[in-house]
Amino acid sequence: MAYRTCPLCEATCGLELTMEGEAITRVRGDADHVFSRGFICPKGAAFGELVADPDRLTRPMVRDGSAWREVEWPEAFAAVQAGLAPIIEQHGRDAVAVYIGNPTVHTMAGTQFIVPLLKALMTRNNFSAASVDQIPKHVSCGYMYGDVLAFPIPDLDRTDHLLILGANPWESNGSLCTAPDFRGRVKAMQRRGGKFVVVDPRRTRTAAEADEYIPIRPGADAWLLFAMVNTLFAEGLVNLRHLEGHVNGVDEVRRLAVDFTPERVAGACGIPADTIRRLAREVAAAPSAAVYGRIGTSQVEFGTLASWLVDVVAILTGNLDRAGGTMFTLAAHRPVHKPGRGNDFVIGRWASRVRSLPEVFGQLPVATLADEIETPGEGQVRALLTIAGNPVLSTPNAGRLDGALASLEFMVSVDPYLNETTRHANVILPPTDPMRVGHFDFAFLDNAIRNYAAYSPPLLPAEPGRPDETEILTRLAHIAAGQGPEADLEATYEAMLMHALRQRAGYAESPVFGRDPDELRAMVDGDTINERLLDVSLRTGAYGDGFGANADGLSLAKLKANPHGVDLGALQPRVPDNLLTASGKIELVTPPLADDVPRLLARLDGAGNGMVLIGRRQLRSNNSWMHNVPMLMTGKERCTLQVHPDDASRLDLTDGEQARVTSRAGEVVAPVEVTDDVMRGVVSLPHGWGHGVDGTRMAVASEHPGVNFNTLADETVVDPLSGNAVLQGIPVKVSALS
Ligand SMILES: Nc1nc2c(c(=O)[nH]1)N[C@H]1C(S)=C(S)[C@@H](COP(=O)(O)OP(=O)(O)OC[C@H]3O[C@@H](n4cnc5c(=O)[nH]c(N)nc54)[C@H](O)[C@@H]3O)O[C@H]1N2
Ligand SMILES: Nc1nc2c(c(=O)[nH]1)N[C@H]1C(S)=C(S)[C@@H](COP(=O)(O)OP(=O)(O)OC[C@H]3O[C@@H](n4cnc5c(=O)[nH]c(N)nc54)[C@H](O)[C@@H]3O)O[C@H]1N2
Ligand code: SF4
Ligand SMILES: [Mo]
Repeated sequence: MAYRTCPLCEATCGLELTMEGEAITRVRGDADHVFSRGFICPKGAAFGELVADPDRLTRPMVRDGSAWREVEWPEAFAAVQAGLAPIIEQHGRDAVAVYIGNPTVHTMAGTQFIVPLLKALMTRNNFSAASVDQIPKHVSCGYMYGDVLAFPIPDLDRTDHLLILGANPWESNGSLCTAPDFRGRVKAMQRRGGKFVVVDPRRTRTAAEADEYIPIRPGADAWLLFAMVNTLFAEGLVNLRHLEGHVNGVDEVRRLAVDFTPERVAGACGIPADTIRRLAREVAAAPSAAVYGRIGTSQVEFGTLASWLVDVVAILTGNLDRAGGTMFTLAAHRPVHKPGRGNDFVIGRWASRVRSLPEVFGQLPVATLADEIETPGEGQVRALLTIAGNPVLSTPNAGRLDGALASLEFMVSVDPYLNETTRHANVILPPTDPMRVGHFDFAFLDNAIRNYAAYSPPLLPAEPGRPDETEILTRLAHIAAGQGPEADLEATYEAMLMHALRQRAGYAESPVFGRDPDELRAMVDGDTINERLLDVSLRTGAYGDGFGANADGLSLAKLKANPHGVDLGALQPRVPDNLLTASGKIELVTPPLADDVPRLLARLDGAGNGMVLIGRRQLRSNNSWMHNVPMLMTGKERCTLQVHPDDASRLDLTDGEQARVTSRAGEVVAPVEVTDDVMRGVVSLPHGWGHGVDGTRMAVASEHPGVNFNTLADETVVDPLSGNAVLQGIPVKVSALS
């Protein structure tokens, strides 16, 4: 039996693998796992099939016209050098753009080696899946807590009241809330007598099991939440409790909320004013309450305001940083005190060339990538590097981006599949499969509902001559830095390790402050650079052994000795120690947030009732890339357009027949599924489909193509505070295909 953390979603479940030689013959949940306790979902169960997928690329590929040729690794890296170097030389660094996709946060290579690669690339044209996902929450947390990674996490196991806006954890298994068996934990809360409320335009599987389900017009959450804030002030329900003295700006928020009375927003939200008041009263009255918003509050035009207001409600009711409320995880790889206190967060240190959209922590919105490729002039993007991304299916106005990628002078993709995006590459560099690399969830342990840590060492040996993703990214960094594809890897790895040790020894709160980095280096453990860097993080981290200072503390060796994970206890209050704002307090509102409020108010008057499109995550999909796994593709076709029965009869749409959906950006034709799960005036289509294009190599996915949701998403509309794309509530026309 072999054990490892499932790398496929944010829940970080422990898997128990039965192996025959190098083959995985059975996957079960690890019953002894300290966090997931045997929980597993269908994707985890399909892990063996995914690893063994015959369409997974094992050797690098170079494209000549429309023909692909497998090459040896040195030739592939030489081709990258030959393609990129002249473009950088002639047109400068901004001529090379990079797009970083979602799976990079699920690998050690991605979480440890993307930053050095970006430093080597030094391009302003840095794009990622964050700007079609959670960047509004980073921005609101940056303003409020001074730390873009300080996400408040619902304390699911202890809460008495859970209010979910725009998340569907029954299918997504939770996001920015690492909680294996999310559903089981919420069910346990309901059994304890707690209340569970879901606000969503669609009666999802999550909503169907809530104590109360409240349908909302897509895009309206900022209005709803502001009206809840208005109610808290109007009814004297504001009670900061333990946060008293740690919060600036309460009076300003009171002033900003004055206009957003429940009556004023009710029509736009589709929620009666009395219900809005009751929602606010219930959060205020509950012994503890966790308010949680995810994709539905993020991929919208007021994504940053909605993400901010989720936390405003929590703070005004004294439910932030309190057991049963929303709390700040302290992960094992994080130091107790972060260096950097006193840096107020800013965006817009530079702007995108064509649309002048502001930079947000070094990134530009992917909604403007096609503009940067298509628009001639100084700084035009001529080459693209994609790493673990499929922007042709996952970013707005996919049709336009698809054309733009085809026009590039040069493109490189680090990806195991020849798919809708990578078919445009000149060189594809496939990483090894997950069984041959170690796994530690730097990203998701930071958002877990308990403090906990687990490490999975590689279960299979590296294949000779085949670089892992860490090596691929490092060689790309060497090429970008002008050192060439054959530069010494070990020297770079060693320099990174020494840099990490010097950094950890260099600030006063660190457990190894003042120690000699060379002395520490001699004590570092690990078989790979990934393990060595992890060992440094763990040992100098919040629970670490401090390189001898605390003998019982965590280290790589300790995690290796505990394959079912190490529980580090329930979340603890952390305010004010974790705040990095210049004031040392929570900034309940900052000028950029306040300045966007008039726009929110003005939009109330124009809020219409026209047909709008929302997305739909599905348990057996993972964004765009697991439709090639046979186990996950059985049963009815899933890429359907859900339509309310009243809309269907008004528009002459019949269940099972095709409908044409058009938006400003494009058009798709999809089969209709009539269901009263969606609200009137709302249609729903899942994203990640649209596999029916030429030139890919995904046999199973090609048999279940579906249509590309993002053909319809409008790249010209973004949340101005974060640059996030608007992928929910897209105005569409729907008609029968006759
Ligand atoms: N099975 C599966 N799991 C996944 C993924 C997957 O593709 N498949 N993707 C992973 C990723 S990358 C992420 S980011 C997470 C996302 O995790 P979640 O956010 O939990 O996932 P979604 O299903 O997108 O949930 C968004 C919900 O918002 C609703 N919604 C749409 N518009 C609005 C609105 O304006 N207001 C409100 N209140 N609700 C709205 C939608 O109907 C939907 O139910 O899931 C992760 N897990
Ligand atoms: N309409 C609409 N669009 C959406 C969303 C939505 O809700 N609605 N959700 C958005 C969200 S939340 C996200 S996160 C994005 C995701 O957007 P992307 O990250 O662009 O897309 P994915 O479908 O996750 O594609 C992942 C890619 O990584 C590759 N891959 C898998 N494992 C590895 C690995 O270990 N290493 C490398 N190098 N590559 C690997 C896969 O083959 C695939 O090409 O989509 C966004 N797009
Ligand atoms: S819930 Fe996520 S982490 Fe758990 S088994 Fe499923 S895909 Fe893997
Ligand atoms: Mo995501």
